[in-house]
Amino acid sequence: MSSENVVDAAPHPAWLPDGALAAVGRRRVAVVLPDLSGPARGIPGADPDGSADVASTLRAELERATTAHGGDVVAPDASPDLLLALSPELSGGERGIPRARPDNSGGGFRFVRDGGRVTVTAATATALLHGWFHVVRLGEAAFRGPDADERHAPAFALRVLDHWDNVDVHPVMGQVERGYSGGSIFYADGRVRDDLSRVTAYARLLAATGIDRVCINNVNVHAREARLLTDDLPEVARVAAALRTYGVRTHLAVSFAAPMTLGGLPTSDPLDDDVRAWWRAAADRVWATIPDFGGFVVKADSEGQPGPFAYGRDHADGANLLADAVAPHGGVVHWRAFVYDHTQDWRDRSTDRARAAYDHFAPLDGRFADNVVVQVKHGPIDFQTREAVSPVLAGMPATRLALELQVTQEYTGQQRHACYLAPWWSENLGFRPWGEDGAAVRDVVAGRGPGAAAAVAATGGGGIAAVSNVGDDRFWTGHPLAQANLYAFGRLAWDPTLAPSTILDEWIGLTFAGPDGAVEPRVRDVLHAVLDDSWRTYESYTAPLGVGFMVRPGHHYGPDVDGYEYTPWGTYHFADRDGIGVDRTRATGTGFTGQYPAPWRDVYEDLATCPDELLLFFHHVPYTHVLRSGVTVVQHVYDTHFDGVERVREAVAAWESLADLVPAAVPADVDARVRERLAEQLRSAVEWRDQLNTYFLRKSGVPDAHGRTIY
Ligand code: GCV
Repeated sequence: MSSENVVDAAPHPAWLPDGALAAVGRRRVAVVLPDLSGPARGIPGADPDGSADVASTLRAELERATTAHGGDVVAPDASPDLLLALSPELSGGERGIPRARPDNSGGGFRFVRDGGRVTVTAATATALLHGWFHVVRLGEAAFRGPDADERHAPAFALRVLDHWDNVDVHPVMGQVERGYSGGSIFYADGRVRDDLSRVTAYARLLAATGIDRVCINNVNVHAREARLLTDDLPEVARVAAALRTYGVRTHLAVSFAAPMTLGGLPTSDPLDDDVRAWWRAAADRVWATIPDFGGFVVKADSEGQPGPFAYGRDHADGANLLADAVAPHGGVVHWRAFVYDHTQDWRDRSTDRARAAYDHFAPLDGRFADNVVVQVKHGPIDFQTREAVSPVLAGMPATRLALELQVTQEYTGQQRHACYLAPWWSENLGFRPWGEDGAAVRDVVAGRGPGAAAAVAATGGGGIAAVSNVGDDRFWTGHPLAQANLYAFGRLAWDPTLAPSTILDEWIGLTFAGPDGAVEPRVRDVLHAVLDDSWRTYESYTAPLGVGFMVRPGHHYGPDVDGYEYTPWGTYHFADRDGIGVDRTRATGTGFTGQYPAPWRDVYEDLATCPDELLLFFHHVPYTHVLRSGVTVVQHVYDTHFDGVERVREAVAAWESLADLVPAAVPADVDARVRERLAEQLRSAVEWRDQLNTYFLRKSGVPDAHGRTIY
């Protein structure tokens, strides 16, 4: 074993330090679990596989908590303060617990508080584990307050984290594509790690938020990674075993060209019989090795990845090929909709990258198999700090759609800037494409959009997916405060109506819990001050009024206003001496506004009604155009950039005010890393401010109304 293959034995505990278990750990707790080994393993309603593992995990969790805090694991009939009971017979809706869907291993739990005693029941071991972590999260509050009888179920049947991890270190993208947290927790030295304890620790963190699926390799499937599907299956099975301990199922990203590159066939044509047979056999082998395997994730005909276009076929043909192969096993295919022309001519203003996904996919609505989920990035461009919500989400009622978010902060500060993304995700989930009285995006991806086909409604839609921000860094996420984003994604995947500030408060309460479970109030206040509004702060010094991609090409960190302006990527702002912005109107532009239903197609079309924050996403206007806020476009750029830097300075000062609480209430290593990151954030924010302000002053010739320094 090489040194790289040895992982840090003691990663930061993130939101599960021992202190977070104080309230449950000092009580008398009990668990009722049927013996899931041997013949009982197949009990109806329990997880088809992995129940026994999760059941042992639950027992171990109880032991761990009570050992740390002086409580006791007692017999179920010894009047415990907390009783956890697996009741497979509760799988029917008759007891109020939503029936677990075929592709949903964690179907929810019932929480009853009666005279200060708590009972949690669930139909599956994984759901019971989620119930346990619910009680952990509530802490003392779980046992106090009036009697209660509550049902808790995830809003989305499918809650997935995608890893863009490579097995081999990619010469340009590194071990983890767009990863800002060190190496991969799964791979080192060109293979699956020997020690997967870090993977199990990760699964524990995910289970505590309710996430139960992980895709373990990059959607850009290179030659080495393609072999995870075949030669490396025993190794993938080891990863699956490590994740299964906490009820997390494994998915793989696969290459559409695999029948040729791995199978030696002359074609990957989705309608070819040999190709179909190859995929079926491949899927059979996967499930024979990993019975609770989740499914495949595919990026096809996108940024150079192979796909069905080479054979004159479309995305539905391609997705259904794989859907057919995984269907006998109850598997699901996540087929990504991130498809656009990445060899665009910047001189050609009629081609609009924002239009591409809808143009490709909306006409295929109704043709995807029931076990295909079309996975749609939240915006039509690419995870920008601000962009409109993708109209694909409102344009495919007969297709299971998943919302894809990016927890890894590719365009939002790369885990060097503190940028709490829950408010942004929340806006996307809560966006109502059909107007105030219509359904929201969160309803669409739960299978409850207007006109949802019966199969879409019955399966609960496509749910939610996000690109993970985790690596083998001691703090998991590079910036310790970026842990809040991973936590928030899991919580929003469970309940997309939760308020971002409430989620942050939960995260603070768990992560900064002292040994007795309490958090120093000043720490709580400062973390809110630093994070609550940090996404808007980041937006203010980087991405004015919906302009994106003013980043350095390639690595995407730091400002470069024209970095992408004359490239083939379709990410332009069209600034000239008179004005800036992309005309996406039907009247005079690319017609993108027409992809939205009413009222948004008209709200965005009209300069007078288009929201300020998206003005330059939809319109090309003079610098002197007066915003709804009352200031001109160029003055807005100056104001927000000066203001953004000041807000970062305030964040730095707020964090420094905690110095006297280190290490009592803030661990010294956390403090050191946060300080280092905040210093870089301030340096970078100043760079953004000065470059953008100077660029706009030089282009427009309009001075700052307040006479501040611009270079
Ligand atoms: C995995 C963006 C990123 C790519 C990523 C791609 C995708 O373009 O820069 O690194 O590739 O999105 O989502 O497929």
